Order: sequence, then C-alpha cells, then structure tokens
Amino acid sequence: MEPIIALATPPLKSALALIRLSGDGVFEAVAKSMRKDPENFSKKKIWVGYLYHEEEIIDEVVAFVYPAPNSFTGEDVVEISSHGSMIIVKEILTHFYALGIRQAVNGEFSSRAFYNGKVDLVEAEAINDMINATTKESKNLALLSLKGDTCKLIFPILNWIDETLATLEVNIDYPEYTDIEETNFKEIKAQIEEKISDLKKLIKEGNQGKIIRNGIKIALIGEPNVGKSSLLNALLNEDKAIVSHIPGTTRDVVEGDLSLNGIPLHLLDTAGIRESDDYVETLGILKSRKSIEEADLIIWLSDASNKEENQKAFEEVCKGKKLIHVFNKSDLIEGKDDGKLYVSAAKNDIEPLKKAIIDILGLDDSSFETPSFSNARELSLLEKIKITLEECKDSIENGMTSDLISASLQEARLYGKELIGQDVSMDLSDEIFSRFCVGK
Ligand SMILES: Nc1nc2c(ncn2[C@@H]2O[C@H](COP(=O)(O)OP(=O)(O)OP(=O)(O)O)[C@@H](O)[C@H]2O)c(=O)[nH]1
Ligand SMILES: [Mg+2]
Repeated sequence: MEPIIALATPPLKSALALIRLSGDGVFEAVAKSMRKDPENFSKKKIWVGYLYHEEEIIDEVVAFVYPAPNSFTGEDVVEISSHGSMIIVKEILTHFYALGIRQAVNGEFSSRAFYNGKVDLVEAEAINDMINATTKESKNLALLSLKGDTCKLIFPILNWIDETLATLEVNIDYPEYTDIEETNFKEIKAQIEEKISDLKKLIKEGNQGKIIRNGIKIALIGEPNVGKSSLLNALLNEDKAIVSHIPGTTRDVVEGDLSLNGIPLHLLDTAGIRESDDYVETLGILKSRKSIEEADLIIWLSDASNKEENQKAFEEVCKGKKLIHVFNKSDLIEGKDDGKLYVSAAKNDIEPLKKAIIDILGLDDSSFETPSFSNARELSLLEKIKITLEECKDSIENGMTSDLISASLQEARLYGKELIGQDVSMDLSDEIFSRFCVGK
C-alpha cells in the first residue's frame, strides 16, 4: 500500500513525539534518512541514530521496526520517537513528504489494520473508544471489546441464522415434503422468539455500555433562584457558576463534567425559566429550552420553601424526558413530605440526588464488566436484526412460504455481518474511520 505518515502523539511540546509510518518502502525511506543499510534495516527491532534531511541533522531519534504482517496495520511499519518539539516534528514530516510519503488521513492506520484482517470493525471502534475514554470504567469496557469479547456476542445468533437458512433451503428444494416444513416452522418460530429475546438483552446491555462509555448529559432546570447554579457547584465540588440571591443570575448555559461512580456526567446549568421582559434573560431562557431537548436526563429543581411554583408548566416542559424532580433548600423547611427528594445545595447535602441519578440509569455492578455493542452504529444494527426477526416471525404466523422467510433471514444475516464488519462497503468503513484521530 501507498506509504503514509502521521504524528501519533498530540501536536504539543512534550518530552518525546511519536511519528508513525506505514506502507511500501517505509523501511528504505527511514533507513536512508538515518544513514543505515536498507538491506539490513528490518533485521533489527530498534535503531538509534541521527535523522538527516539531505546533509543536515534534524534530530537524534529512535526508530522501532515492525515488519509486515506483524505490525498494527499488517504492513511494514516504523515508529520514530523524536524529541517532542513541534519544530522537529514538522521538519521530520516535511522531510518524509519530500520522499513521497503522504500525510495519513484520520483513522487510516486503523482502517488498514481492518482491511488487512488485523482487527475486526468492533475492535477497531474499541480502539477509538479507548482513546476517547474519560473514566477508568469506560476504558475498561472498551478494553473488553478490543479483546474481541464483544464480537462473540452475536456469533450464536449468526450461526443460528446460517443453520436455519440451510434447513429452509431443503424446503425450497423439496417443496413436496410439506410435513417437514410444518414441523420446521413451529420450531423455527420458537427459536426466533428466543433470538429476539437475546437481542433485546444485547440492546439493553448496549445502552448501559453506552452510558458508561459516553456518559450522559444532564440539564439542571427550574425557576430562577431555586439554587441550580449552587447545585452545579456542589456536584462539581468547584465554584464554577455565579450564585446570587438575585433571580435571573445565570444567562448563558454553564457546563461542567464530573465522574459519578465511574459514569461521566456532563452538566448544563441553565437560566431560570420564567416570563421575562429582559431581552438577554429571554435569550438565556431559550437556551435553557434547547438544553432540555439535548439532555438525556433532566434535573428539575424546586425551592422546597416556596409553594408558589407553577409545577404544571414544568411538567409540560419535561414531558417525555427522563426526569428527577428535586427540592432544594431543605435546610429552610421543617417537615418533609414523603416521597419527595430533598437536597441542600448550599449545605452540600446532595447525596440523595447522586443516588437517584445512579438509580435512574439502571446500572448494576455487572454493567461495568459486561462487553456490549454500545455505539450508535452497533445499536442501530442490533435493532435492525431484531426488527427483521420480528417480521420473520410474523411471516411464519401468517403462513408465508419458505422463500419469503428465507429472504428475511438473509437480510438479518447481512445486518449481522455488517455489525462485525464483514462485507461492509468501502463508504461505510471510510465514514467510521474518519471519526478517528490522525495517527491512529
Ligand atoms: N438556604 C439555602 N439557600 C440556598 C440553597 N441553594 C442555593 N441557595 C441560595 O439561593 C440563591 C439562588 O441561588 P442560585 O444557585 O444562584 O440559584 P439559580 O437557580 O442558579 O438562580 P438563577 O441563575 O437566577 O436561575 C442564592 O442566594 C443561594 O445562596 C440551599 O440549599 N439553601
Ligand atoms: Mg443560576
């Protein structure tokens, strides 16, 4: 393959930088640049020496040599570790560009690894998830996929589809054996029901994995002055948003991230919602409404000491959303109503809310250890397989013929193959890898 090059470490000043090259002729290019014998270059794993551009030394570097097929991409790969000045990095890259090695595009190393059979698509996506992980838990889940545990989850369903298709072929080829067909259909229907329930479980686990990997967006909403910004600060354990006794303090959305029991939470503190004549405040309230739309979970905050709130209006605003209704300023009231969730942001008494967040996400300890298909692409394919099997079941119930049922199963099989990255189109995989970093 055409040789490519990219900086694999961040484009910032650091002790060292790692530049990766892959493809035809990279050994020769690096050997010549380091004034080493190209014939013997792949015989050693590590070379230390100066890297030259024409007669000028660019830097003293270490080159790690990975001959095909035993490299990440499956091609000849060299990783050059240089000193981490961006001037040096730029000089090295420019030097190799001049030798006809082009800059890699996002994810090109991973896409080559995929096309050369070094990783399956789910493993390649797991590498990206590892890079993007923000908590130990999300990194660990990605690691399970990288080890290949995730792909295996769909194998029993794919194998069953293959076996069932083979059985149906017999019916199509020998239609006179109608009694065989009937018994088979009864059995197949029962098996489909079982597979649909397995798929539902996979989808549920995938959605839980998605929460652990990507976290969730939470909007804090409520009337002005109920203590939303105080609650944001208490959750973040940081004096991030301005708090004041003046209603209408927050105008722009204030954002903050935290990890709660290993789940990344992205908080949005919003402007208090009320009728307002103030132009800027009205803009803030529009942003609050937008945050509600974007959020996975709404925390609707009320002031426990204020009985005047227009609760109906908020119920309307939160309709259809995952919601926790919290009463703040519990320190100001005497008796508490049963069934209500109280906190005091000012006194940092917020544990009940943290527990409620964990509870509403429905995660248990096993969710953190279960490999799952948890990105949007994978989940949508699982959904498609499930829908196709449901259609297939309907077809059997409606007395459809073997060839129609067989066609539905073929379709489910294609979705399954796409899920694990077999038979995917070039466009699709390009789209997937374009979300990766350059150098990966
Ligand atoms: N007693 C008591 N006061 C609180 C509590 N939480 C917040 N406050 C006070 O309530 C007032 C409003 O707090 P903010 O956090 O600014 O309220 P907000 O909901 O962000 O208000 P807007 O940004 O105007 O919508 C401030 O004076 C806070 O000190 C609490 O738990 N107890
Ligand atoms: Mg505020």
